[in-house]
Amino acid sequence: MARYRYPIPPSHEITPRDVYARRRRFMKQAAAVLGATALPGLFPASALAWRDQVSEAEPGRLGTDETLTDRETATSYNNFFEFGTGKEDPKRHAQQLRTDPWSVSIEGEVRRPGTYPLEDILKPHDLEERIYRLRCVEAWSMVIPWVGFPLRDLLRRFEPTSRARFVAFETLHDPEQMPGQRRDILDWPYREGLRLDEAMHPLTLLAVGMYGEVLPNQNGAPLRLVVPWKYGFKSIKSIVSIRLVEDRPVGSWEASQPREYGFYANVNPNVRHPRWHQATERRLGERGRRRTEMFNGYEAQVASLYTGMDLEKHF
Ligand SMILES: Nc1nc2c(c(=O)[nH]1)N[C@H]1C(S)=C(S)[C@@H](COP(=O)(O)O)O[C@H]1N2
Ligand SMILES: [Mo]
Repeated sequence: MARYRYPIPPSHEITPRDVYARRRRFMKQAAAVLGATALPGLFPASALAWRDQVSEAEPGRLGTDETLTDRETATSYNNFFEFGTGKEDPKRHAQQLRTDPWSVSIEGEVRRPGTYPLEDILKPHDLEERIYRLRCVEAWSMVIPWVGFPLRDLLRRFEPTSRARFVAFETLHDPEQMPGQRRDILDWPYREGLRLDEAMHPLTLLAVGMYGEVLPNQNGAPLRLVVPWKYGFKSIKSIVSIRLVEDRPVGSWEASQPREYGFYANVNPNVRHPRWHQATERRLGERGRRRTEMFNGYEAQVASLYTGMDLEKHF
């Protein structure tokens, strides 16, 4: 647990991880030669189970060097309405969620649709660690070392057709395991969507871990989205379905309150939520408030996705 090392060590100290990564790549290639898989190319055999890879994830190239939110806070103050509406509810109630076995279906406008065990989906991906800000719509933010891989790497493997323009995601729907789904809080299952170019942006991550460990259930185990320039509700947890579609999907929050939650949900201090302003935020663990940055501080990387769009209208 406490073996995790922060801040990110200087490069001379990460040599063992480099050596490890090279060895892992070699083993993967060797395994690919030895064992032919049922779907050649789609799931090349890997040498290590993904759960064991999480603690060895290589530091990613993208991110921030800001002070991390402490792990205890990031795993105790959550939004996960399937387990209740209070911030402490997910930690208490999500432990009953069974995350293994887990399957994900990849459907719609792709050339290789199907439902696959999570371990097969993860096999070809080298996990990276990236330190990202996540800012929730209720105006708190945190800085988390996520472990995952770019969503676009996965989408490319399943070969979107030329008709694909958006990606729609769904969380597991299982009221037996998710007590919040027995109540009328949202239109279940939780749904979210991205435009295809947003989904293909290198900052958009599929996360399977944080702080060098497999994701705790309350943070969206075993597979969640992290879209760091958008409000937290876009970062859908416990994903079971990824569907490439032609028409713009409507997320659960947008469906319930279209005036309050737009499709884009880009962090924007200049556009207020009908019930509160969004110009400042509380960084968990800090006193006082800070000014919220445009696109959550990722303006240089993502502003070009929205050139020419009226961001007050497309909020
Ligand atoms: N399935 C599902 N995903 C979800 C939510 C949820 O209620 N259900 N809440 C969202 C909201 S509003 C936020 S702010 C983030 C919170 O992520 P965290 O608890 O890991 O900080 O998860 C998002 N993903
Ligand atoms: Mo949120």
